[in-house]
Amino acid sequence: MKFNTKAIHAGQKPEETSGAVMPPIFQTSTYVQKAPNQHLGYDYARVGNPTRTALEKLIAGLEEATFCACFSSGVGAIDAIIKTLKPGDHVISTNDLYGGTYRLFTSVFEPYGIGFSFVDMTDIQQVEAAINPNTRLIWIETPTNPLLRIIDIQAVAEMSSQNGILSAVDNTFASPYLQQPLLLGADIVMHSTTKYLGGHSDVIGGAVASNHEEFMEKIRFQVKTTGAVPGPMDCYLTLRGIKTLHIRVERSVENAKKIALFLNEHDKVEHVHYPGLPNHPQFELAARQMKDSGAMISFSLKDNTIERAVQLMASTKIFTLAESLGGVESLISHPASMTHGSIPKAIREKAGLSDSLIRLSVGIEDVEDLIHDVDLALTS
Ligand code: P1T
Repeated sequence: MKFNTKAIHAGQKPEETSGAVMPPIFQTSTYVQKAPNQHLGYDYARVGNPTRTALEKLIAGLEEATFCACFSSGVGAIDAIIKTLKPGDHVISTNDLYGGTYRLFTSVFEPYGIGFSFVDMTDIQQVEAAINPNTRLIWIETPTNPLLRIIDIQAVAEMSSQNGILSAVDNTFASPYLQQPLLLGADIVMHSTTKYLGGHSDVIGGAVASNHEEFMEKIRFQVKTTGAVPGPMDCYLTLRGIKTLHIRVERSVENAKKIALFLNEHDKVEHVHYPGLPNHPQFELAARQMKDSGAMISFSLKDNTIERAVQLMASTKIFTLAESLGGVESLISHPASMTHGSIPKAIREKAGLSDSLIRLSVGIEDVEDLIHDVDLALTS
């Protein structure tokens, strides 16, 4: 099956008792047992739920994975991955990454004795130099949030496997439609399904997928034991969203490319971060590694003050000022005070994230309206 067919059919079959074509929302906390431990495959809904199973099979199909486990949020999924490690273990992570991931690593896991090194992974030598005998995991986020840097998944995955280290990719910004990390050699792929997979800004969720049976056993143990599981309604909404993933992402990218070009030529704009622009430092890598260049853009203004950036963000009419991304509607946000506010200013700035950076999540509205909206905000 090819991708678009999989998005609709992978792991899906009509429900057996009624023939319902869409997976029902199994709103139950428990399941009957004929005798202790004799049941139809489900015993308690923290451990498993058929609506969740349908979602897990679908995401596994899209990521070319044998196994997938879903969580109640993206950070819940990351939390479960890091909990497969133990005190004394070391993780190498990208230095430009979602602020909530940084906060989880440094404020929750560092105090428990897991070490983290944040490096610029666009330079593979920095990754290599950070490896130590306790390194167990390399955490890749690409494209990065919010600077849209591209990390060479294949090169990092090769280096990690040569050193007996697992590699994990947060594939939230690309979605599996644009990038399939496991096919590039990564061991683990993770999603905030809140974003492109759900696609409609109406549900929070996360997923981990992999072909490593032993690793996924540990993840299943986390699901059962720490219980950050999604409810059946949330699984259903995400399943429903995924069915149009390919057409939503395709249109969002088409719009984003036009907006990036428009911004790139605008006399009020200083710099545009977008992997589809030939002046992007990893333009060729993005073209090789991704099916297309994504629908996230960040940019800075010539009047590079936080006041002007904030004024612009408050004046768009179609781009809604809000956290999150990957929905059908276009959003605008201020990473320094919103999604990345938990990263200390000095560390943000060292990674290149300035207080005046503006981030766009481009949706599927008419692109002429979107460009007009941004143009008015830039010139007013
Ligand atoms: O919000 P949640 O579903 O828990 O997912 C966390 C997460 C993980 N990884 C990446 C790359 C993310 O961007 C996010 C969430 N990001 C936002 C809310 C945001 O606006 O950037």
